[in-house]
Amino acid sequence: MTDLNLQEIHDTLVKVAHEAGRMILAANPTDIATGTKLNSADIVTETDKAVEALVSSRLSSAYPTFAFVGEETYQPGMRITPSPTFIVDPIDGTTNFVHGFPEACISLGLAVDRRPAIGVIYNPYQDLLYTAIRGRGAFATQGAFSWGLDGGKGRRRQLPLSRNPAPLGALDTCLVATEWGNSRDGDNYAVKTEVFKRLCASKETGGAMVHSIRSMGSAALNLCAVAAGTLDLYWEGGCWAWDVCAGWAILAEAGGIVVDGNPGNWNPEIDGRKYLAVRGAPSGQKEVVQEFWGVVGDGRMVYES
Ligand code: LIP
Repeated sequence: MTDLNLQEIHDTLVKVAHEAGRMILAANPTDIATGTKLNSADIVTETDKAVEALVSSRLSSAYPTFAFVGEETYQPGMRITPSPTFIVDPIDGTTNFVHGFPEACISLGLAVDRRPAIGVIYNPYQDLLYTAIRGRGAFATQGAFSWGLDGGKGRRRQLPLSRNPAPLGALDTCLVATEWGNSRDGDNYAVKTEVFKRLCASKETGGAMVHSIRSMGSAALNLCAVAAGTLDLYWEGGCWAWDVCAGWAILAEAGGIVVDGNPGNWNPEIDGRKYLAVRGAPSGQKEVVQEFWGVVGDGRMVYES
């Protein structure tokens, strides 16, 4: 890690994100070929594939010795090793992209020793760039490329957005993100829908009575919102390392944490596929994590990585 020039890699990722963002904006979802993978809710478009090809080619020529794991070229059995690995989702929020719902992004992460080290996430619809380098803070730049190349002129703010983040209270004070995912049956779906119900239900009926639940449709953007402090928590099972690597790097630099989506494990693996992300707070996150795990209870989610 010490011999890697993380700043230079970050700068390269920002340039690639900008180029990819222009490609996403240029695509008209109603005209492009759209297909499905596991089922009708697991959507892939020719733009996802074309963006990944562009990113892969740019990164492999700049860093030929680094490994690359991308959503569209992933093959079952591929493993993330301790070597420097770019972990890429060309369009996170593909369903939003297809519907023209402006919450989609390119998510570019670098993992070293299987831990997120750099995150660059760019929502081209809002020209909003999130970045972090391990140990150097997390930032959101609004108008990143509109007014000048490479983020030079946008409004850059450190994350979390509040200089004095409020302490994290109990779940009944929290705004929580979850996602439905694309598997809509089986044991994992039963666990998720039960947890959704318990999170929202009133205290009188044994629920946690959270303020409300949001589903942005993009794991990466959910993590950025937790890093910004505009969401308190994000819980999901079933997403992949490319959905979370970059966002995890950004959240960690904003003082937040990612623990296992199932109760008990405070140090989940990057490819563990079940995550609970919690914003930074002066009081720490321990109590709210324990409370959330209590809501999950015995209903464990099980995913193959
Ligand atoms: C999506 C995730 C989302 C999850 C979906 C899907 P995609 O990624 O970001 O949070 O619920 O199942 O994995 O497919 O838009 O890249």
